[in-house]
Amino acid sequence: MLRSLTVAAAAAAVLLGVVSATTAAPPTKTTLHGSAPAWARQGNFVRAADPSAPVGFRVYLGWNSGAEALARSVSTPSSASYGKYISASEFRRRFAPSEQKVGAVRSWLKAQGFAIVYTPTNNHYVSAEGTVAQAQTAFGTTFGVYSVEGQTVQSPSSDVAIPNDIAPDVAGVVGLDDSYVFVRTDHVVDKNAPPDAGFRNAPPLSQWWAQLTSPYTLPTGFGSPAAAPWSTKGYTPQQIKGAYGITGPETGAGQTVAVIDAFASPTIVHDVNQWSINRGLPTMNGSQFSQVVPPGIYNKPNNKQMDPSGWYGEETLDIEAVHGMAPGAKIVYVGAPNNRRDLDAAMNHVVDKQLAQIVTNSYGFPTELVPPGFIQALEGNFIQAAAEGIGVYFSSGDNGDESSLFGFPTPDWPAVSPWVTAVGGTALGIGETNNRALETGWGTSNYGCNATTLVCTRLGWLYGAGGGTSRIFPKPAYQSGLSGSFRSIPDVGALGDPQTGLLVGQTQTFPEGVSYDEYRIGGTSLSSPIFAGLMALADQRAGHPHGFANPVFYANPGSFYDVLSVKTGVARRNFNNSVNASAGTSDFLRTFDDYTGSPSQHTGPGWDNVTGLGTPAGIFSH
Ligand SMILES: [Ca+2]
Repeated sequence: MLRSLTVAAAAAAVLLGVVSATTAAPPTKTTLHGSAPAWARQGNFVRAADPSAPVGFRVYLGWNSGAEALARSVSTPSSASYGKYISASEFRRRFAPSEQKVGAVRSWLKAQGFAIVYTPTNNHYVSAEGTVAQAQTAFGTTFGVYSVEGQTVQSPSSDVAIPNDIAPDVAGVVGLDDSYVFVRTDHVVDKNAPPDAGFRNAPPLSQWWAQLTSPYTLPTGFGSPAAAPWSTKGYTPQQIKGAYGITGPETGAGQTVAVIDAFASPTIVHDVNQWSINRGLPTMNGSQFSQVVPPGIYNKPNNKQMDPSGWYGEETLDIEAVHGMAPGAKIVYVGAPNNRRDLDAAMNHVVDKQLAQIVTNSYGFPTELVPPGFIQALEGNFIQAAAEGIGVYFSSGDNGDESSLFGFPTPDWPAVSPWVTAVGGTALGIGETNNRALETGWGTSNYGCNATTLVCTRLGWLYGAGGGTSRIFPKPAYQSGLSGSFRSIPDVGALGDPQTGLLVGQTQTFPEGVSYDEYRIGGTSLSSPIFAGLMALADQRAGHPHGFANPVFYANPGSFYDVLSVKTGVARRNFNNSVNASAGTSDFLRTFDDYTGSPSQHTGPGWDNVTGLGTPAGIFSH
């Protein structure tokens, strides 16, 4: 995980915004301003890149004019076109770049010696691969190797340039630099052990909120002097749906939710089905659950930072959360096979093939200050999604306003895109009758407790739901009721605090062997698939997809539970070795609604930058 991506100095250049094609000094080429990432600067430079090193990238083309206006009108309740979504084929016919335009890009890349890998049917990009030497010549720059907080990453050393004749059609170039290594999954298991290495929660574990009381006193300002309850074992879908007032016959039948991550867990079908059996839910057969790897992205240069198993826990969480909320819905899992470099292509595939009506994504960059070409490429995907009535949901991030990372507040991207629904996180106490005993914003400090003296000492701020205001994206019309002139996130919220998280099941590697086991997990990675799963129920009840739902959400704020400030916390016990008591245990207090490490955030009446409009209060019925 990136600890301090030092973008501040270069932020000004990025803030210029979208790729601006201006005629630069070389008369035959156009510079794509802001295309070199902020971290590719002299202070991080290690050496020149190996000319024979492989590169793989995608040259993105923009849509024909009118796509964004159509996407807006079909998503806006006050519009005469509301809900009149178009098909992927109609989108291609009206807005896809012409064969002539995409052919010109392909011809130029071939002439530069690159191998053409793939062009999707919507002609959104041309994927190609070759060597650093070829890319240096083609894009008019040198490539360097940089050290950024312990990661060794390769990038063009300055903005890339492309021929004048194709420049007006090019929206950006994605993949020439290794920025994708900074994408992070938004789940939190706690301790240091990734779930694939084996993780168990230590007892005492409450079955419901405040069932068991610890001997520790809540911190001052967080409910002191009351005793802190022990954390829960991990909620079941039945508990969560009860707390959110989800009643009725809807199961998500007839609806399809896509989950995008990188790679694919080899045990996912077994794990989801064992977990479903243990929860009393129907198992998923091959017609209900499918896994897709988009064509054309296998044959890519290997990235040494690939970390397939690190994504398995994320995939497991996402799919079990969706299935738990909407056990009748179909789930399409789309795994980008080359870690962190093809998530944009995976999104394009879902949208271009119209694989689902809802897409949930639990990853992001820890800032919006990424090369504008990245943003342009994915914005195009999101606009096509909205035009087709596909709702795209993103976790808002797990590190609050990121000021602990950057020294200034910044929302995460793509969550901050005005074309996606950003899902923030809450701490949720579910009572014995599956009632909402308490719900407040997810923001947490960590206190270490002495089991003998019962004294707890604050160790620092840990994590919390991402949120804040963009420096890049102007305020969309649907947020006209909010203050300021820029886009703010999150839009909505759902359970995210790992202290009150979901009980998931996954095949893991324990000291005694490989086996299926269950543990509690959280993060806005949980919030997004919970919300997406519940929207499958809403789509079923409505008889039509809600598509890009932010405009209808902001038009009906009373449909959500307004999350307020509740200062409290829980006690928890951790196995020191993450799996059993043989190495002892340690006790902690964890606060709720605590933004001491994320000072620009708060939870309060109305929209707030931790939980958005609020959390589900029954099935959304507008
Ligand atoms: Ca609120």
